[in-house]
Amino acid sequence: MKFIHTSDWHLGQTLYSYDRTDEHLYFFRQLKDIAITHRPDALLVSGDIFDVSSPSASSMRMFTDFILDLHDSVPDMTIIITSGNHDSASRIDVNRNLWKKTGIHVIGNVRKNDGNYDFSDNMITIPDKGSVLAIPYINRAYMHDESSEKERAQEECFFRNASEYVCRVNDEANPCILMAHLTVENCDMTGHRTPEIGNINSVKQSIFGHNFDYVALGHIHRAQNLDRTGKIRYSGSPVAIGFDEEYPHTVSVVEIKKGEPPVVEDIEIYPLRKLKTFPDNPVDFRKAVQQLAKLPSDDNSYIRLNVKQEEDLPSDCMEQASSATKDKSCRFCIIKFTRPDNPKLDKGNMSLNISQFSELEPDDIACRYFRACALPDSQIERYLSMISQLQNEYAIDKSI
Ligand SMILES: [Mn+2]
Repeated sequence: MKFIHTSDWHLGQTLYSYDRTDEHLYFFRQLKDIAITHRPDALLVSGDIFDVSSPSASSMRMFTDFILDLHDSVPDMTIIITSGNHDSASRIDVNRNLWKKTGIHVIGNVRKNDGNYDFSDNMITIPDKGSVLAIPYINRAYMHDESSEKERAQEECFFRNASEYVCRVNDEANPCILMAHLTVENCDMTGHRTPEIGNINSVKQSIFGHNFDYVALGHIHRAQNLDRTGKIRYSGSPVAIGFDEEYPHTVSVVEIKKGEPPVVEDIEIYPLRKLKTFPDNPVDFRKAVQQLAKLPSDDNSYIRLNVKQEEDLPSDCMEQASSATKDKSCRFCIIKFTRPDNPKLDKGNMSLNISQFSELEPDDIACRYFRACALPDSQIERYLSMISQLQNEYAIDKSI
């Protein structure tokens, strides 16, 4: 069985309020070409179709139009799409039966009958090729199983049930694939900010059991194998979602035979616009703005200005950077600001026991911190006056 594994499209995403529709359409064109060239038996999209749970009408139309066009172009390819934590499971599931009429599977949940999971509606068989158990992202509250006491055991129990189901129904001759949207322990989360990941608990790799020939994962944006044979994999996102995703974005073309390790080809997706941290190495703000002004006017990248300096940024720094990119094609987003490493940083000065700490006033604590950071006295004074101003405002507010 040959299939394309992809996930985390995040359609409808705006990056620092810039609309990304043209970039997603550019990805769609490439995905269609890949499907036409490779003629796979299936396309698997493992969650996070949209960036938000209530996508705009135009994002939804873009998705529907593309999927139908893809289906017309490669009619023998079974399309299977599941929802992720960014999607609304119930909204994605609304048109499940309508999609099914066209032979496309768009799946938002796993049904329950008398408290037991009913996987039959999530199992898609491609005759003479193999089968796919399409599991969307599932909220833990829904997974709740009274028989398992430990919190963590919910997922274990759920996937054990899934694995047992597959064992019962899958014919022995053909491979079986599991689709899921979750965090697996020890995966490489480069590019993600922890709070984004926080709402999904990580699971052990072993919960998938041995009954699947390939586990097509979504949720983590960096493409990676989790096991030695490449059987358990994240395809990664095809379009970078943020500036820290500084790695190639791909879709995977996978070929599997029962009982053999998969053969995977990661095909790079070319971005319509790059996400650039500029310049490569951080420089003084003034210098960075000067360099930005020299950026070729046809460079259409998103820009995160890379600044390192001791003093604070000027209060109109965003305006200065924006105006340096006026009349250019690039899209200025944000400033990445770092202070140089301070060799004078005195951590010893910061250590206090609890009773010493509780005796200090907030501005004493702040003062000690600023001194430990070896900030110049004039700067410390300015910060302390800002803090006291805040305290005053807060005191007035409280009296009301
Ligand atoms: Mn995602």
